[in-house]
Amino acid sequence: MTQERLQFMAGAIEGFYGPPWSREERHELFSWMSAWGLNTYLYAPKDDLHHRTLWREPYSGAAAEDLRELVRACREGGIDFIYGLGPGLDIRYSAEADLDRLRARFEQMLALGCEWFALLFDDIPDRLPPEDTERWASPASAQAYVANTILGWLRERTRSGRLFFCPTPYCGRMADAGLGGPDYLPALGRELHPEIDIFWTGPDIVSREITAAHVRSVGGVLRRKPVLWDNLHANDYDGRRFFCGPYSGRTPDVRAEAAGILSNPNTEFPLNFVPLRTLADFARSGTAWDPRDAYTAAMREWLPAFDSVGRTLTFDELVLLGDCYYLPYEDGAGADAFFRGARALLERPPGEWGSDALQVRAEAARLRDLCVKLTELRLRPLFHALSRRIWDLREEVDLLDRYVAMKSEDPAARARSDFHLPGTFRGGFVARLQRLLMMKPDGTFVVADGPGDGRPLDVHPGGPGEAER
Ligand code: GDL
Repeated sequence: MTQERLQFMAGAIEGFYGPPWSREERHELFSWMSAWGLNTYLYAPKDDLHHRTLWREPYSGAAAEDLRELVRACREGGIDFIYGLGPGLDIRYSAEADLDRLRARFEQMLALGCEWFALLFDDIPDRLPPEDTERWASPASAQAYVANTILGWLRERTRSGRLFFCPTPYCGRMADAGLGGPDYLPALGRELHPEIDIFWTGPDIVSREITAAHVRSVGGVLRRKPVLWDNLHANDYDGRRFFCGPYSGRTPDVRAEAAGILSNPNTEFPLNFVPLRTLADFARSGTAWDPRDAYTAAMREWLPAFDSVGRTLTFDELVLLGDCYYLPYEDGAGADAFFRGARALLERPPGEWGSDALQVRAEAARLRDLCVKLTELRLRPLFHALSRRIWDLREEVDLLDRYVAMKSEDPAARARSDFHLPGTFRGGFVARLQRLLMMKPDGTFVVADGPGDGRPLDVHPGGPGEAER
Protein backbone atom coordinates (compact mmCIF):
# COMPACT_ATOMS: atom_id res chain seq x y z
CA MET A 1 0.00 0.00 0.00
CA THR A 2 1.41 3.40 -0.96
CA GLN A 3 0.98 6.12 1.65
CA GLU A 4 1.05 9.87 1.26
CA ARG A 5 4.33 11.69 1.76
CA LEU A 6 4.54 12.78 5.38
CA GLN A 7 4.42 16.48 6.24
CA PHE A 8 6.67 15.92 9.24
CA MET A 9 10.34 15.27 8.35
CA ALA A 10 10.98 11.56 8.83
CA GLY A 11 13.30 9.09 7.20
CA ALA A 12 16.62 7.32 7.25
CA ILE A 13 20.26 8.13 7.84
CA GLU A 14 22.96 6.01 6.31
CA GLY A 15 25.20 7.16 9.12
CA PHE A 16 26.66 4.09 10.76
CA TYR A 17 30.15 2.58 10.88
CA GLY A 18 30.76 -0.45 8.68
CA PRO A 19 30.18 -1.26 5.02
CA PRO A 20 28.05 1.40 3.32
CA TRP A 21 24.87 0.17 1.63
CA SER A 22 25.11 -0.90 -1.99
CA ARG A 23 23.51 0.87 -4.89
CA GLU A 24 20.77 -1.79 -5.06
CA GLU A 25 20.11 -1.53 -1.33
CA ARG A 26 19.78 2.23 -1.49
CA HIS A 27 17.32 1.92 -4.35
CA GLU A 28 15.31 -0.60 -2.37
CA LEU A 29 15.38 1.76 0.60
CA PHE A 30 13.96 4.55 -1.53
CA SER A 31 11.18 2.33 -2.79
CA TRP A 32 10.25 1.38 0.80
CA MET A 33 10.40 5.02 1.84
CA SER A 34 8.22 6.25 -1.02
CA ALA A 35 5.65 3.54 -0.34
CA TRP A 36 5.52 4.48 3.35
CA GLY A 37 5.66 8.26 2.93
CA LEU A 38 9.11 8.69 4.53
CA ASN A 39 10.53 11.85 3.03
CA THR A 40 14.21 12.34 3.94
CA TYR A 41 17.46 10.43 3.42
CA LEU A 42 20.81 11.56 4.82
CA TYR A 43 23.87 10.19 3.07
CA ALA A 44 26.60 9.98 5.72
CA PRO A 45 28.23 6.51 5.76
CA LYS A 46 31.04 6.79 8.30
CA ASP A 47 33.33 4.38 6.47
CA ASP A 48 33.00 5.90 3.02
CA LEU A 49 36.51 7.36 2.80
CA HIS A 50 35.26 10.45 1.01
CA HIS A 51 32.82 11.18 3.81
CA ARG A 52 35.41 11.65 6.57
CA THR A 53 39.06 10.69 6.05
CA LEU A 54 39.33 11.96 2.47
CA TRP A 55 36.77 14.75 2.90
CA ARG A 56 38.98 17.12 0.95
CA GLU A 57 39.08 14.96 -2.20
CA PRO A 58 36.33 15.23 -4.79
CA TYR A 59 34.70 12.09 -6.20
CA SER A 60 36.03 10.41 -9.29
CA GLY A 61 33.80 10.36 -12.36
CA ALA A 62 32.25 6.94 -11.72
CA ALA A 63 31.53 7.61 -8.03
CA ALA A 64 30.03 10.99 -8.94
CA GLU A 65 27.72 9.33 -11.49
CA ASP A 66 26.52 6.86 -8.85
CA LEU A 67 25.66 9.78 -6.58
CA ARG A 68 23.88 11.62 -9.39
CA GLU A 69 21.78 8.50 -9.86
CA LEU A 70 20.96 8.36 -6.13
CA VAL A 71 19.97 12.00 -6.00
CA ARG A 72 17.74 11.48 -9.04
CA ALA A 73 16.14 8.35 -7.59
CA CYS A 74 15.34 10.26 -4.40
CA ARG A 75 13.78 13.11 -6.29
CA GLU A 76 11.62 10.70 -8.31
CA GLY A 77 10.53 9.00 -5.11
CA GLY A 78 9.55 12.25 -3.39
CA ILE A 79 12.48 11.98 -0.97
CA ASP A 80 14.75 14.85 0.03
CA PHE A 81 18.41 13.91 -0.30
CA ILE A 82 20.84 15.38 2.22
CA TYR A 83 24.52 15.01 1.48
CA GLY A 84 26.60 14.78 4.66
CA LEU A 85 30.30 15.53 5.00
CA GLY A 86 32.39 14.97 8.14
CA PRO A 87 35.50 17.17 7.97
CA GLY A 88 36.08 17.28 11.72
CA LEU A 89 38.87 14.73 12.06
CA ASP A 90 41.49 17.14 10.77
CA ILE A 91 39.91 20.37 9.52
CA ARG A 92 41.69 23.63 10.28
CA TYR A 93 38.71 25.84 10.96
CA SER A 94 40.62 29.05 10.27
CA ALA A 95 42.26 27.85 7.06
CA GLU A 96 40.69 29.49 4.05
CA ALA A 97 42.02 26.58 1.96
CA ASP A 98 39.91 24.12 3.99
CA LEU A 99 36.79 26.25 3.52
CA ASP A 100 37.52 26.25 -0.22
CA ARG A 101 37.73 22.48 -0.17
CA LEU A 102 34.41 22.21 1.63
CA ARG A 103 32.82 24.51 -0.92
CA ALA A 104 34.38 22.49 -3.75
CA ARG A 105 32.97 19.24 -2.36
CA PHE A 106 29.49 20.73 -2.02
CA GLU A 107 29.83 22.41 -5.42
CA GLN A 108 30.42 18.98 -6.95
CA MET A 109 27.25 17.71 -5.26
CA LEU A 110 25.27 20.76 -6.40
CA ALA A 111 26.28 19.89 -9.95
CA LEU A 112 24.90 16.40 -9.35
CA GLY A 113 21.51 17.81 -8.36
CA CYS A 114 21.80 17.85 -4.56
CA GLU A 115 20.76 20.99 -2.66
CA TRP A 116 20.58 19.90 0.96
CA PHE A 117 23.81 19.45 2.89
CA ALA A 118 24.99 18.47 6.34
CA LEU A 119 28.21 19.27 8.18
CA LEU A 120 28.79 16.56 10.73
CA PHE A 121 31.11 17.16 13.67
CA ASP A 122 30.31 14.00 15.65
CA ASP A 123 32.97 11.56 16.86
CA ILE A 124 35.93 13.91 16.42
CA PRO A 125 38.47 15.49 18.79
CA ASP A 126 36.53 17.75 21.14
CA ARG A 127 39.26 20.39 21.37
CA LEU A 128 40.32 22.90 18.74
CA PRO A 129 43.58 22.28 16.88
CA PRO A 130 46.32 24.59 18.25
CA GLU A 131 46.26 26.71 15.07
CA ASP A 132 42.67 27.70 15.77
CA THR A 133 42.77 28.49 19.47
CA GLU A 134 43.90 32.07 18.93
CA ARG A 135 40.86 32.88 16.89
CA TRP A 136 38.17 30.97 18.79
CA ALA A 137 37.62 30.12 22.41
CA SER A 138 35.69 26.92 21.70
CA PRO A 139 34.98 24.33 18.99
CA ALA A 140 31.35 25.52 19.01
CA SER A 141 32.36 28.99 17.78
CA ALA A 142 34.78 27.64 15.18
CA GLN A 143 32.25 25.12 13.84
CA ALA A 144 29.47 27.74 13.80
CA TYR A 145 31.75 30.05 11.80
CA VAL A 146 32.42 27.33 9.21
CA ALA A 147 28.75 26.33 8.97
CA ASN A 148 27.53 29.93 8.73
CA THR A 149 30.08 30.62 5.99
CA ILE A 150 28.91 27.56 4.07
CA LEU A 151 25.28 28.60 4.50
CA GLY A 152 26.08 32.04 3.10
CA TRP A 153 27.75 30.44 0.10
CA LEU A 154 24.87 27.99 -0.39
CA ARG A 155 22.31 30.80 -0.32
CA GLU A 156 24.17 32.45 -3.22
CA ARG A 157 24.14 29.23 -5.20
CA THR A 158 20.54 28.09 -4.72
CA ARG A 159 17.31 29.36 -3.22
CA SER A 160 16.20 25.96 -2.02
CA GLY A 161 19.45 25.00 -0.29
CA ARG A 162 19.30 23.79 3.29
CA LEU A 163 22.03 23.04 5.82
CA PHE A 164 22.10 20.61 8.73
CA PHE A 165 24.70 20.37 11.47
CA CYS A 166 25.74 17.66 13.92
CA PRO A 167 27.38 19.03 17.07
CA THR A 168 30.35 17.38 18.77
CA PRO A 169 28.34 16.73 21.94
CA TYR A 170 25.20 15.34 20.28
CA CYS A 171 23.40 13.81 23.24
CA GLY A 172 22.58 14.73 26.84
CA ARG A 173 25.25 12.51 28.36
CA MET A 174 28.01 14.08 26.24
CA ALA A 175 26.81 17.58 27.02
CA ASP A 176 26.69 16.76 30.75
CA ALA A 177 30.25 15.45 30.54
CA GLY A 178 31.34 18.80 29.12
CA LEU A 179 32.43 17.46 25.73
CA GLY A 180 33.51 20.34 23.53
CA GLY A 181 33.84 22.62 26.56
CA PRO A 182 31.37 23.69 29.23
CA ASP A 183 29.45 26.20 27.13
CA TYR A 184 29.36 24.31 23.82
CA LEU A 185 25.59 23.96 23.29
CA PRO A 186 24.55 27.44 24.48
CA ALA A 187 27.31 28.96 22.32
CA LEU A 188 26.15 26.93 19.33
CA GLY A 189 22.56 28.00 19.93
CA ARG A 190 23.62 31.64 19.94
CA GLU A 191 26.12 31.59 17.12
CA LEU A 192 24.85 29.09 14.55
CA HIS A 193 22.63 30.77 11.96
CA PRO A 194 19.00 30.15 12.98
CA GLU A 195 18.19 28.52 9.63
CA ILE A 196 20.69 25.71 10.18
CA ASP A 197 19.12 22.57 11.61
CA ILE A 198 20.89 20.71 14.43
CA PHE A 199 20.93 16.94 14.94
CA TRP A 200 20.49 15.44 18.39
CA THR A 201 20.38 11.77 19.46
CA GLY A 202 18.49 12.23 22.75
CA PRO A 203 19.69 11.73 26.33
CA ASP A 204 22.20 9.13 25.11
CA ILE A 205 23.91 8.05 21.91
CA VAL A 206 21.45 5.18 21.80
CA SER A 207 18.53 6.52 23.78
CA ARG A 208 16.17 4.13 25.46
CA GLU A 209 13.59 6.89 25.77
CA ILE A 210 13.25 10.33 24.25
CA THR A 211 10.56 12.42 25.88
CA ALA A 212 8.91 15.59 24.59
CA ALA A 213 10.19 17.41 27.69
CA HIS A 214 13.77 16.41 26.90
CA VAL A 215 13.53 17.57 23.29
CA ARG A 216 11.87 20.82 24.34
CA SER A 217 14.60 21.61 26.82
CA VAL A 218 17.38 20.86 24.32
CA GLY A 219 15.52 22.99 21.78
CA GLY A 220 15.55 25.84 24.31
CA VAL A 221 19.33 25.70 24.57
CA LEU A 222 19.85 25.31 20.82
CA ARG A 223 17.28 28.02 20.08
CA ARG A 224 15.58 25.82 17.49
CA LYS A 225 13.82 22.48 17.39
CA PRO A 226 16.41 19.74 16.94
CA VAL A 227 16.19 17.08 14.27
CA LEU A 228 16.39 13.74 16.04
CA TRP A 229 19.16 11.50 14.73
CA ASP A 230 17.77 8.36 16.27
CA ASN A 231 20.24 5.52 16.91
CA LEU A 232 17.62 3.20 18.45
CA HIS A 233 18.14 0.57 15.76
CA ALA A 234 21.85 1.16 15.04
CA ASN A 235 23.86 -2.01 15.60
CA ASP A 236 27.32 -0.97 14.45
CA TYR A 237 28.54 -1.04 18.05
CA ASP A 238 27.79 -4.74 18.55
CA GLY A 239 28.45 -7.23 15.76
CA ARG A 240 26.46 -10.02 17.42
CA ARG A 241 23.18 -8.17 17.44
CA PHE A 242 20.70 -6.48 15.20
CA PHE A 243 17.47 -4.74 16.01
CA CYS A 244 14.19 -5.37 14.28
CA GLY A 245 11.87 -4.34 17.07
CA PRO A 246 9.43 -1.45 16.64
CA TYR A 247 10.09 2.26 16.95
CA SER A 248 9.66 2.55 20.68
CA GLY A 249 10.40 4.55 23.81
CA ARG A 250 9.21 7.76 22.13
CA THR A 251 5.66 9.10 22.31
CA PRO A 252 3.93 11.01 19.50
CA ASP A 253 4.10 14.31 21.43
CA VAL A 254 7.85 14.32 20.65
CA ARG A 255 6.96 15.31 17.10
CA ALA A 256 5.74 18.72 18.16
CA GLU A 257 9.11 19.48 19.76
CA ALA A 258 11.37 18.14 17.00
CA ALA A 259 11.99 19.44 13.49
CA GLY A 260 12.17 15.86 12.28
CA ILE A 261 13.13 12.29 13.12
CA LEU A 262 15.69 10.39 11.10
CA SER A 263 16.64 6.85 12.00
CA ASN A 264 20.24 5.63 11.70
CA PRO A 265 19.47 1.90 11.67
CA ASN A 266 21.20 -1.48 11.32
CA THR A 267 24.32 -1.61 9.17
CA GLU A 268 22.89 -4.65 7.38
CA PHE A 269 20.34 -3.05 5.12
CA PRO A 270 17.89 -5.98 4.74
CA LEU A 271 17.27 -6.02 8.51
CA ASN A 272 15.75 -2.56 8.52
CA PHE A 273 12.26 -3.30 7.24
CA VAL A 274 10.48 -3.19 10.60
CA PRO A 275 12.54 -0.31 12.09
CA LEU A 276 11.72 1.99 9.19
CA ARG A 277 8.19 0.71 8.62
CA THR A 278 7.29 1.41 12.24
CA LEU A 279 9.00 4.81 12.18
CA ALA A 280 6.77 5.72 9.23
CA ASP A 281 3.72 4.62 11.24
CA PHE A 282 4.91 6.54 14.28
CA ALA A 283 5.40 9.69 12.25
CA ARG A 284 1.75 9.71 11.22
CA SER A 285 0.26 8.22 14.41
CA GLY A 286 -2.34 10.07 16.49
CA THR A 287 -1.83 10.71 20.17
CA ALA A 288 -1.55 7.02 21.07
CA TRP A 289 1.30 4.77 19.97
CA ASP A 290 1.41 1.04 20.62
CA PRO A 291 4.84 -0.24 19.55
CA ARG A 292 3.87 -3.90 19.83
CA ASP A 293 0.86 -3.50 17.55
CA ALA A 294 3.03 -1.62 15.07
CA TYR A 295 5.61 -4.42 15.30
CA THR A 296 3.19 -7.25 14.54
CA ALA A 297 1.62 -5.27 11.68
CA ALA A 298 5.08 -4.59 10.18
CA MET A 299 6.11 -8.22 10.66
CA ARG A 300 3.04 -9.31 8.70
CA GLU A 301 4.18 -7.09 5.83
CA TRP A 302 7.75 -8.37 6.07
CA LEU A 303 6.77 -12.06 6.07
CA PRO A 304 6.73 -12.47 2.23
CA ALA A 305 10.46 -11.62 2.22
CA PHE A 306 10.98 -14.90 4.09
CA ASP A 307 9.83 -17.04 1.19
CA SER A 308 11.98 -20.14 1.08
CA VAL A 309 13.13 -22.93 -1.19
CA GLY A 310 12.24 -25.39 1.56
CA ARG A 311 9.93 -25.03 4.55
CA THR A 312 8.59 -21.49 4.79
CA LEU A 313 8.63 -19.57 8.05
CA THR A 314 5.27 -19.01 9.72
CA PHE A 315 4.20 -15.60 10.99
CA ASP A 316 4.60 -16.73 14.61
CA GLU A 317 8.13 -17.93 13.90
CA LEU A 318 9.05 -14.62 12.32
CA VAL A 319 7.72 -12.77 15.36
CA LEU A 320 9.78 -15.06 17.60
CA LEU A 321 12.90 -14.40 15.52
CA GLY A 322 12.32 -10.67 15.81
CA ASP A 323 11.76 -11.06 19.55
CA CYS A 324 15.29 -12.48 19.83
CA TYR A 325 16.71 -9.35 18.14
CA TYR A 326 14.29 -6.73 19.33
CA LEU A 327 15.69 -3.53 20.79
CA PRO A 328 18.92 -2.54 22.55
CA TYR A 329 17.32 -2.37 25.99
CA GLU A 330 14.60 -4.95 25.56
CA ASP A 331 14.06 -8.47 24.27
CA GLY A 332 10.73 -9.18 22.60
CA ALA A 333 8.03 -11.01 24.56
CA GLY A 334 8.64 -14.46 23.01
CA ALA A 335 12.40 -14.36 23.59
CA ASP A 336 11.98 -13.03 27.10
CA ALA A 337 9.50 -15.77 28.00
CA PHE A 338 11.88 -18.45 26.69
CA PHE A 339 14.75 -16.99 28.72
CA ARG A 340 12.71 -16.78 31.91
CA GLY A 341 11.43 -20.34 31.50
CA ALA A 342 14.96 -21.66 30.99
CA ARG A 343 16.38 -19.68 33.90
CA ALA A 344 13.59 -20.78 36.26
CA LEU A 345 14.34 -24.38 35.32
CA LEU A 346 18.11 -24.08 35.79
CA GLU A 347 17.66 -22.47 39.19
CA ARG A 348 16.05 -25.68 40.48
CA PRO A 349 17.87 -28.97 41.13
CA PRO A 350 17.61 -31.19 38.03
CA GLY A 351 16.00 -33.92 40.10
CA GLU A 352 12.91 -31.70 40.47
CA TRP A 353 12.57 -30.64 36.84
CA GLY A 354 9.99 -33.21 35.74
CA SER A 355 8.02 -32.23 32.67
CA ASP A 356 9.19 -28.59 32.85
CA ALA A 357 12.44 -29.79 31.28
CA LEU A 358 10.49 -31.13 28.31
CA GLN A 359 8.74 -27.82 27.93
CA VAL A 360 12.04 -25.89 27.78
CA ARG A 361 13.43 -28.45 25.35
CA ALA A 362 10.37 -28.15 23.12
CA GLU A 363 10.80 -24.38 22.97
CA ALA A 364 14.51 -24.76 22.29
CA ALA A 365 13.68 -27.12 19.43
CA ARG A 366 11.30 -24.54 17.99
CA LEU A 367 13.97 -21.87 18.04
CA ARG A 368 16.54 -24.19 16.55
CA ASP A 369 14.18 -25.25 13.80
CA LEU A 370 13.47 -21.63 13.00
CA CYS A 371 17.20 -21.02 12.53
CA VAL A 372 17.43 -24.05 10.22
CA LYS A 373 14.51 -22.82 8.13
CA LEU A 374 16.18 -19.44 7.67
CA THR A 375 19.09 -21.08 5.86
CA GLU A 376 16.70 -21.85 3.01
CA LEU A 377 15.49 -18.31 2.35
CA ARG A 378 15.27 -17.38 -1.31
CA LEU A 379 16.44 -13.85 -0.63
CA ARG A 380 20.09 -14.67 -0.02
CA PRO A 381 21.12 -11.12 0.99
CA LEU A 382 18.53 -11.33 3.77
CA PHE A 383 19.88 -14.68 4.93
CA HIS A 384 23.46 -13.49 4.70
CA ALA A 385 22.63 -10.50 6.87
CA LEU A 386 21.18 -12.87 9.45
CA SER A 387 23.48 -15.84 9.20
CA ARG A 388 26.26 -15.09 11.68
CA ARG A 389 23.87 -13.94 14.35
CA ILE A 390 21.50 -16.86 14.04
CA TRP A 391 24.50 -19.19 14.08
CA ASP A 392 25.33 -17.75 17.49
CA LEU A 393 21.74 -18.12 18.62
CA ARG A 394 21.58 -21.71 17.47
CA GLU A 395 24.84 -22.61 19.25
CA GLU A 396 23.58 -21.25 22.54
CA VAL A 397 20.14 -22.80 22.27
CA ASP A 398 21.73 -26.08 21.31
CA LEU A 399 24.01 -26.05 24.33
CA LEU A 400 21.10 -25.28 26.63
CA ASP A 401 19.11 -28.14 25.17
CA ARG A 402 22.01 -30.59 25.56
CA TYR A 403 22.57 -29.48 29.13
CA VAL A 404 18.92 -29.94 30.07
CA ALA A 405 18.82 -33.32 28.33
CA MET A 406 21.95 -34.58 30.13
CA LYS A 407 20.92 -33.38 33.55
CA SER A 408 17.40 -34.70 33.12
CA GLU A 409 18.79 -38.15 32.48
CA ASP A 410 21.45 -38.01 35.19
CA PRO A 411 21.36 -35.06 37.61
CA ALA A 412 24.93 -35.88 38.74
CA ALA A 413 26.35 -35.90 35.18
CA ARG A 414 29.20 -33.52 34.37
CA ALA A 415 27.76 -31.64 31.43
CA ARG A 416 29.92 -31.56 28.30
CA SER A 417 29.24 -31.14 24.63
CA ASP A 418 31.33 -32.34 21.73
CA PHE A 419 29.94 -29.44 19.74
CA HIS A 420 30.91 -26.75 22.25
CA LEU A 421 34.61 -27.09 22.86
CA PRO A 422 37.07 -24.69 24.48
CA GLY A 423 38.67 -22.47 21.86
CA THR A 424 36.03 -22.77 19.16
CA PHE A 425 33.03 -22.04 21.39
CA ARG A 426 32.80 -18.51 22.82
CA GLY A 427 36.51 -18.28 22.14
CA GLY A 428 38.99 -15.68 21.05
CA PHE A 429 40.87 -12.76 22.45
CA VAL A 430 37.86 -10.46 22.63
CA ALA A 431 35.92 -13.09 24.55
CA ARG A 432 38.81 -13.42 27.01
CA LEU A 433 38.86 -9.67 27.49
CA GLN A 434 35.10 -9.67 28.02
CA ARG A 435 35.50 -12.12 30.87
CA LEU A 436 38.00 -9.91 32.70
CA LEU A 437 35.62 -7.14 33.68
CA MET A 438 32.02 -7.73 34.60
CA MET A 439 29.28 -5.15 34.33
CA LYS A 440 26.90 -4.98 37.26
CA PRO A 441 23.21 -4.12 36.70
CA ASP A 442 23.87 -0.51 37.77
CA GLY A 443 26.44 -0.11 34.95
CA THR A 444 29.55 -0.19 37.12
CA PHE A 445 32.38 -2.60 36.32
CA VAL A 446 34.14 -4.99 38.66
CA VAL A 447 36.95 -7.46 38.13
CA ALA A 448 35.36 -10.82 37.41
CA ASP A 449 35.93 -13.65 39.88
CA GLY A 450 38.84 -15.40 38.26
CA PRO A 451 39.77 -15.07 34.61
CA GLY A 452 36.87 -17.27 33.61
CA ASP A 453 38.63 -19.08 30.78
CA GLY A 454 40.51 -21.63 32.78
CA ARG A 455 43.86 -19.90 32.31
CA PRO A 456 45.76 -18.10 35.02
CA LEU A 457 45.83 -14.38 34.23
CA ASP A 458 49.60 -14.07 33.88
CA VAL A 459 50.33 -16.83 31.39
CA HIS A 460 49.98 -17.19 27.69
CA PRO A 461 50.62 -20.34 25.69
CA GLY A 462 54.31 -20.88 25.32
CA GLY A 463 55.08 -17.90 27.54
CA PRO A 464 56.44 -17.74 31.08
CA GLY A 465 54.41 -19.75 33.51
CA GLU A 466 53.21 -22.19 30.88
CA ALA A 467 55.28 -25.02 32.37
CA GLU A 468 53.35 -24.76 35.65
CA ARG A 469 50.00 -25.52 34.04
C1 GDL B 1 27.41 7.51 16.93
C2 GDL B 1 27.62 8.02 15.56
C3 GDL B 1 26.95 7.15 14.52
C4 GDL B 1 26.87 5.69 14.95
C5 GDL B 1 26.07 5.66 16.23
C6 GDL B 1 25.81 4.26 16.79
C7 GDL B 1 25.97 9.85 15.82
C8 GDL B 1 25.65 11.29 15.63
N1 GDL B 1 27.18 9.43 15.44
O1 GDL B 1 27.92 8.04 17.85
O2 GDL B 1 27.66 7.28 13.32
O3 GDL B 1 26.26 4.92 13.98
O4 GDL B 1 26.73 6.40 17.21
O5 GDL B 1 26.98 3.57 17.07
O6 GDL B 1 25.16 9.12 16.33
